[in-house]
Amino acid sequence: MITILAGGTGSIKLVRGMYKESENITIISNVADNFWHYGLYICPDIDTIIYGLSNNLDRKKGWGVKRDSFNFLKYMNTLGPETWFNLGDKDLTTHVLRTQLLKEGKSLTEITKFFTDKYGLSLLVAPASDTHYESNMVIEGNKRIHLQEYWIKYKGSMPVYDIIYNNIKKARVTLQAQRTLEESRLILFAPGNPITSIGPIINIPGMKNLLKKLKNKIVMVSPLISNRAVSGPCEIYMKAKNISPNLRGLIDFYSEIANTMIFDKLDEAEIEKKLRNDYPEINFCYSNILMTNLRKETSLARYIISNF
Ligand code: GDP
Ligand code: FO1
Repeated sequence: MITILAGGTGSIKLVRGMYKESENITIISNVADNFWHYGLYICPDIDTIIYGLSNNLDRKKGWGVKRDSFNFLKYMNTLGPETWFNLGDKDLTTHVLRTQLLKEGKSLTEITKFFTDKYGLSLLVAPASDTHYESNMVIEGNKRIHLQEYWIKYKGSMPVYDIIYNNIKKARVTLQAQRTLEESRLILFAPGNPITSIGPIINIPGMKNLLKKLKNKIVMVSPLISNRAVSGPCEIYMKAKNISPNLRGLIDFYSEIANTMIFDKLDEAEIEKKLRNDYPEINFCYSNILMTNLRKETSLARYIISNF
């Protein structure tokens, strides 16, 4: 079995390739970008994985349902509430149903299984935790705001002084996720935001120690190419956590827990010349890691499956 730690828009590309190429994969999904909105519980990364694997994702945006309409939001707007989070009409069914199931006492793990079954998926998508915790940005005046609010409502326009995982102390890795990690032959960190997608998973109490023990089978795929994020706010968030927003910072961040790191072929010269000697214990590998179409996603997945 192969287990993949995943976030949303970047991770889904590799997850989709791996799902095509391998019979037996499990996803451990980030949950720290989950939030309550209009009384509904929204789980963007879980939904991106489910929509992505069932061919329902709006691939251009990287989130939401393809060819969705936004009538609900338009009417909501006429009544006054803020409408900065673009909830599509089809997407809304997921949030309404999920919230109803939560209120009936089901766990997020059970609810996610309900949705993967409904969407006809033959893999386990395990939320990293059933306890709600969330990535919060610390902005001016020591004020904390949710990641979605920072990035979508305020368009990442204000300085961020820190990023914290609010309530993470109460979170526990689910038994299901722990077993999966132990039993897998390979643990893959999809190219996700290290601070807001993979970071919240590996910082759940007890998780780092578990991953350190499993280090030999952990492979990280870089979200940075040529020292830049392929998309999104990765560099801003790395800086906010005092991590150099470049290849060295990324390697440092994962060096305790990942034995193998896959970078783009474009970065081979720089890593071999300037970085390899500082990290003798890490197995650096190079491939084409920019996934701009389905062919590139499967080709990277094939490279991983045949080499690790
Ligand atoms: P988010 O939850 O929407 O932030 O999505 P993720 O955390 O899953 O992914 C965002 C990260 O994936 C960003 O840091 C991007 O730089 C990276 N990314 C996006 N597309 C690609 C790609 O095609 N290849 C690689 N290697 N990284 C990518
Ligand atoms: N991202 C945006 O940039 N703008 C949106 O309006 C937006 C709506 C949205 C709705 C449902 C969903 O599942 C995801 C959505 N996202 C949107 C993406 C999401 O906010 C982020 O990519 C992740 O949460 C970061 O991990």
